[in-house]
Amino acid sequence: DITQGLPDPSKVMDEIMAKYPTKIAKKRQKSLVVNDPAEGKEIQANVRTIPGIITQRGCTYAGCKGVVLGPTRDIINLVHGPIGCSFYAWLTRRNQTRPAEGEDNFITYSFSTDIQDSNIVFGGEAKLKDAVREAFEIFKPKAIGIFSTCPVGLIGDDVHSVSREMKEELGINIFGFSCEGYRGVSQSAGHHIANNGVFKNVIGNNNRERIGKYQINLLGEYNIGGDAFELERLFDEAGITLLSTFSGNSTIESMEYSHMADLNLIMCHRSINYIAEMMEEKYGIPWVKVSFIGAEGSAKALRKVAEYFDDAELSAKVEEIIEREMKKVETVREAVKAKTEGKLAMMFVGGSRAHHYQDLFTEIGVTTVSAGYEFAHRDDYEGRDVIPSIKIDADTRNIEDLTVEKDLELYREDLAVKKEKLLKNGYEFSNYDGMMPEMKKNSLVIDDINHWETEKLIEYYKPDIFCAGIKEKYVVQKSGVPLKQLHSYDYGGPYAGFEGAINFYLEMERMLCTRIWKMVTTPWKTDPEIVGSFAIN
Ligand code: CFM
Ligand code: HCA
Repeated sequence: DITQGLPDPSKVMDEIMAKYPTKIAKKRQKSLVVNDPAEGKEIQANVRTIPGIITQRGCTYAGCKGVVLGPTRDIINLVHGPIGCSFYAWLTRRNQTRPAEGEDNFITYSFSTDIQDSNIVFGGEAKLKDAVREAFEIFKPKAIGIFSTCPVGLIGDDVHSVSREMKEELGINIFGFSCEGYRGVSQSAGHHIANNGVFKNVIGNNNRERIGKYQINLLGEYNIGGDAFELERLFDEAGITLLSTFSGNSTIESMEYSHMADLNLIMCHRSINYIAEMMEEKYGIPWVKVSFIGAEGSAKALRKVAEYFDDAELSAKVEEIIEREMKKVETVREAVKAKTEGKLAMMFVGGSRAHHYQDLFTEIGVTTVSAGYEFAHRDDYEGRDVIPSIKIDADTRNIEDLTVEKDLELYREDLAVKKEKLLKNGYEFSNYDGMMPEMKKNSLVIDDINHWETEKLIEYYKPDIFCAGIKEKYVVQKSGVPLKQLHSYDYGGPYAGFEGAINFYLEMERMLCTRIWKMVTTPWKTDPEIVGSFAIN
């Protein structure tokens, strides 16, 4: 219970609601919950943001192009739309990549058809075809992905037929995504569209000879600030072959043979659970939910993999790594915890980090008093056992159309037998508890938080740190509270794995133990007419 010495969360909620018109308050209050892990409360999530409210959310195009496909370095991601959609997604996510000498890397480029008014009136398909030909001519890529933006959907350009035609003409893999920004209520719909497209057009296109005894994929790790590099280091040392990461530091080729894996690990369940489910259904590959955010979680995740493969040598190696890494972690952790213990944090991000990062804070004695996602679904909040996982649309997955090769079929049977045996021994595959069961009683859980609610939380709780994104950063800091970006990590990272935990502890020591933020005078306290003049103009 975290009410001691803190404001009554129901009072905070009441004050927030008091400002809304009755109809809005009625809708909105279902998205704010005073947590009680024993009772297992329900929360409203994945619903449309009320018009007029300033949300943190992004769009379907952002979830598809930016999030899922963006980090793969050798697919040309061509945006069919006005230049702004490309420009605002150009390298801002800090997904890193390490091409080998001479390998393609298109991440630094921004590809767009730059549609104009005349294309809106007369159609943009001809321009799109020219752009595909031009990109092919200049870069000779292995694959091109085409992404629809809002205006393209409104005028009815068909990116799928253009893709088919261009694939035929140029002889490379070309596929389209109907990921118009308005298609869903948030980025989440974009993840789903991207998952379906990658599964249908990429996964299974190539085979590769087995390398090493154990082959895995890492799903939902996008190499923000170099996170995936840190995890690659650990798998490498343990002797586990990482076939593909979806999609941090990845290539299209690695995704094509990813169906040869023995196991899928899922980091961000929200953005990639569809691929995991489809790979299990078609190729029989089981998946396990893990989190490499936090040193404890990292150790647990490594043990989980070793346990799955049931090999004493692998387990011994994993234990050796954990012991060595934990020694380094503990020294820094204890020094930092002595200074950070008892501080309060809040975090409002995406669809998985608002949960995962609480572990890192707990490790240094910082309590999360309020947290929420931008676009998660109820299972991310309440746990998979409470809410069944989302159903995959049968029309887009095309499982029946794809013939599984004979040897792979045998291989799949093996995995099914293995899974059954492990289940009998109590191995947890979908050990996904959700955020709320793991948060303290009386913490405030808020879905799709908005600006007004953010201001009120800061006023009441006076947190020592607020974690969110670039749109929130400066207004929160002007209130005298430091803001750590949990999306881009500001200029820092990696924060995953053991080295990542050390980086994060040190960053928190730096941010939590300075008195500078208490010296900030909120500009609108002394100069309220700034607010007034903008409202009038
Ligand atoms: Fe998954 Fe992500 Fe996240 Fe996400 Fe995102 Fe991101 Fe995020 Mo920004 S895939 S849900 S759509 S962990 S881009 S790397 S930081 S909101 S919490
Ligand atoms: C996105 C990407 C984003 C935005 C981050 C932010 C990211 O949703 O389009 O608002 O600071 O991580 O880059 O989530």
